Order: sequence, then structure tokens, then C-alpha cells
Amino acid sequence: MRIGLVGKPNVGKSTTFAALTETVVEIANYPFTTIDANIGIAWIPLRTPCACFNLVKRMEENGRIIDSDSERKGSICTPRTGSCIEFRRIVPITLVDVAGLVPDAHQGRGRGNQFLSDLANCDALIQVVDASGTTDIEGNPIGEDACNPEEEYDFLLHELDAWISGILNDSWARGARRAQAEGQIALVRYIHSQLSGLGANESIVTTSLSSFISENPDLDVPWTWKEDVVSQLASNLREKLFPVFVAANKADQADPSKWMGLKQRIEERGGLIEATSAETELGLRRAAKAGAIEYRPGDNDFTISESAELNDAQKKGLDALSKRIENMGGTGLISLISSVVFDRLDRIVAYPVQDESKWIDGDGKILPDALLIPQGSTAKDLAYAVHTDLGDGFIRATDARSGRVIGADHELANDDVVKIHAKT
Ligand SMILES: Nc1nc2c(ncn2[C@@H]2O[C@H](COP(=O)(O)OP(=O)(O)OP(=O)(O)O)[C@@H](O)[C@H]2O)c(=O)[nH]1
Ligand SMILES: [Mg+2]
Repeated sequence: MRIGLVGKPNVGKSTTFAALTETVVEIANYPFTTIDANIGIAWIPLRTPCACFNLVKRMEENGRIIDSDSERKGSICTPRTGSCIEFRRIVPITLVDVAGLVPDAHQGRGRGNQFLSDLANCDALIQVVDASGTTDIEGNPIGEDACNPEEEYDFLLHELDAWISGILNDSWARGARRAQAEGQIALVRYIHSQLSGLGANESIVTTSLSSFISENPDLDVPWTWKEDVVSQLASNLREKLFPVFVAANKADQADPSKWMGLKQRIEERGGLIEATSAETELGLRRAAKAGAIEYRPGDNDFTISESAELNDAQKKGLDALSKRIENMGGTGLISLISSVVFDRLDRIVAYPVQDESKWIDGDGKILPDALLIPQGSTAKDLAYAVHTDLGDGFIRATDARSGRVIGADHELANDDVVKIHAKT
């Protein structure tokens, strides 16, 4: 699971990244602070309780005494990555924070759009917009009404489309000639070969090409398509390759009226936009790391640690953070990422194990992996998600909850615990 953070300069992409990955990156109030992409891991909570909850119940029913340490509030799993407290399992997502994009970047303005290849293989993009409207379209902080978030949104989609369109148009004639000789499959293969570096696969290209052709019944055969038609196809492909969701950031200093127009437009089209305050999330994470507060990312409140010794300035700072999240109902970041992953990209969680009765791996770790896989994934897909060898050698699997044997094509459900039997 990989999500890219995009947008014009100086909107809070790196602040979002720093908060969610808890790493130190450059953040500053001027454009083009970030040049080279930052790549890191963010941790998000699953929406359903960790499967170790069911394991505890099963063990209790069998009269076993559970040995869980009190700090973990009941959780007994041993996550290989992430953590689980009170059955709230945290799983990793890769985040990519890139340089800011300005209008006409595809023609080389600003930093150009070469860096967009850093977004290759992202499952989705989150466009960070400046909901407060205090930075102009190139990210210069010039105050009130410097820019309208709708303008930001429109130009960014345009630049992304122009990026893909540039790649396709470059040698369209060659690809189209092949289609003329060998039919549509040759065109699919050509487009795939041009866009495979961005993470396209044949199935995405086929879906996109078919929908594009059926939405435009008056189109002539592909080898006659001019640049503008190829650009429209590029836009269709972009929507499938990189669905864009929006963080209306700096919401802490934005009058909602500033970005309501954008919200309405996006929601009318079934899109997703959420108010965020990356700066607040970053402040909370830092305070929690320093031991001053107890804060669970995603919550809309926090408590001051009993052991914290705070000076007046720190108390004032925490008070301000508290007011912000109270007003906003949280900082919006975890809630937005969670909606993207679970509602929009339809990811479910599956727990591969080696022992179907104890739900452990070969080293005795309990439910060590909680993998996010696309809805509709089969037992064999899960095997591949664990390791190519396990997929290649797949024989059958066992649903560890029911004990039933399941085949390669069996579609998994959210929270499934699965033992995979494979040739080694
Ligand atoms: N008020 C407020 N300021 C924010 C928020 N998020 C970021 N900022 C400020 O906005 C400025 C730009 O933040 P960055 O994270 O560097 O922005 P960026 O989008 O990565 O910028 P480039 O790398 O230049 O493209 C900094 O001064 C941040 O402190 C927020 O939620 N609220
Ligand atoms: Mg940055």
C-alpha cells in the first residue's frame, strides 16, 4: 500500500509526512522546501479489532489462562511490524512526499515534473491543498485570498493528466500503427509498455481503454486520434492509475467558507475531501514522543501525562492544540488516510499464520502479520502477498477460524486468519 502526497508548494505535504511517519524532514514557509522525495512508513489503525481478540476468546472458552501484560490492555499478538494495544492493531502504509508542483510544470516550470516518477506505483494520491488560501498558486505566502483551493485542485489534475498525456503522445503514432495491424490488444500492450514504469498493468489499461471508447462512441479508430483525444484518454487512465483524494489542510486557520466550493464539487462527483491540520498532528505526535501527553493518533482528544513537568509556554501550547482538535473533531489525517485505504481502495485485512490452531508462525509469534489486501483477493493472492515462493508453490489453504480447507480461488473476507499449504 503506497500513497503519494502531492500539491502546489508550501501547502503542508512535508508536515503531513513528518506527522504521519514521525520522522524529521525539512518544513518551511516558502516554496520548494522539498526537492528530493521523502519516503517513509505511516502507521494506521485497523477498523476492526485485531484477530487476537478472537484468539483470547477462544482460549478463555477452552479454560486457558491468558498471559497478557497490563500495558497491552488485553492484546496477546506479537506483530512483526507495528503494534497492538487493546486490540487496536496498527499496520504500515508507505507514504511518498514529493516536491511541489506549479502550473505548467509539464513544460518545465518550477521544478518541472520529472519528480512525478517518484509517485510510480502509488495506489492513490492525496492532494494537499491550502484551505486557508493564504499562499498563491506557486506557494508564496502572501496572505488572505492569495489563492482559491478550487484553482489548486484543477491545475494539479491538469498537470497530472499532462504528465501521462506527454508519455502517451510521445510515440502514439508507433503504438497506433501496431493497433492498425494487430487490433486492440496490441494497443493495450503498447500503452502498458509506455506506462508500466508508473505501475500500470494490462487490466487497468484494458478497463480504461474500453470505458474511454464506450464513453466516446463517435471516436474514429485509434490510429486517427489526434493529440487532444490521446490527452482525454490520458486523463481517463490517470483516474484509474492515481485516484486523487483531497486534504483541505491548514484548516485550523481557514474559514470553512474558503473551501466549501471545492468540497461541494468533489462530493457531488463522489470524491473524498477532508479538513486536516497537519501542523496540529505534528505538534501532538512530538508532545506524545516527549512524554508530555498521551495521544492515540486518530483520536480527537489527549490527556496530559501525570509525570509531565510542563512550563507555562508548554501548557499554553498544549492548550492551543487541545482547542484546535476540539474545534475540528481531530486533526483529520488518520481519518482521511483510513477512508482512502478502507473505503476508497477497498482494502481488507488478512492474517497469514503457519499453525491454524494456535494462530502462530514458525517461531511461535502470534498473528505476526496483518496484511492489507484488495477486496476480492483469493487465498492464492494472499500467498503471493506473503512471498512469491508461497504463491508459486500454493497447494491449498485452511480457514483457521472454521478449520475448513479452502482452494486457491476462494475469496477472502475481512479479518480472515489463513494457513497456506505450499510445496517448498
Ligand atoms: N496553520 C497551519 N500551517 C501549516 C499546516 N501544515 C503545514 N503548515 C505550515 O505550512 C508551511 C509549509 O509546510 P511544508 O510541510 O513545508 O509544505 P510543503 O507542501 O511540503 O512545501 P514544499 O516542499 O515547498 O512543496 C510551514 O510553515 C508549515 O508549518 C497546518 O495544518 N496548519
Ligand atoms: Mg515539502
